[in-house]
Amino acid sequence: MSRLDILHFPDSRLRRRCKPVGTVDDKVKRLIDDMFETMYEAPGIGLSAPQVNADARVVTIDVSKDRSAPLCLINPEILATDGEAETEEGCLSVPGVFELVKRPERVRVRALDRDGRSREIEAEGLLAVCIQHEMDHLDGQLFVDYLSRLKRERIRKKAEKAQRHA
Ligand code: GNR
Ligand code: NI
Repeated sequence: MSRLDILHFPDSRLRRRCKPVGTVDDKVKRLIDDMFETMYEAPGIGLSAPQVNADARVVTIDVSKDRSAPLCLINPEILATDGEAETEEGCLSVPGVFELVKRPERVRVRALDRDGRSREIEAEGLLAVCIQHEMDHLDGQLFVDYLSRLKRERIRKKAEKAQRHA
């Protein structure tokens, strides 16, 4: 397994719509394993393939405190949503920024697992937030897109400055 580099906002590669996975072959499984290692090391509660510059609809998640509940979603689809809740979100691709985002409170999702089997998951709370945040990444959407343009521009300028000095 290897740790992968994480792309940072406003990198245009975070804005692509990722391709569906055809078959969950060894190459996809290696990507998943590397994403888990990268996510746990970061540390983060979720990671999407585009954040590690991979063009594939793959996400890894673990919202458990003891990091004992790895969840991998391939080609995830939202089947239903319910309610509304506001949560403070952060993103490994936008380090140091935490802002409130309003999203559906519960989601029902269908996805392939690491064995290529179709599964349905019902989620609420932080898991529901994380699933939606990661699925947004697969369509090139970032949590800062839910903020005002003024806030997003401030974040972009700060990020560009930090990257110039890095
Ligand atoms: O580690 C992460 N924490 C987090 C907190 C609140 C809402 C969403 C997240 S996801 C984030 C990791 C990440 O950037 N995934 O794309
Ligand atoms: Ni993110």
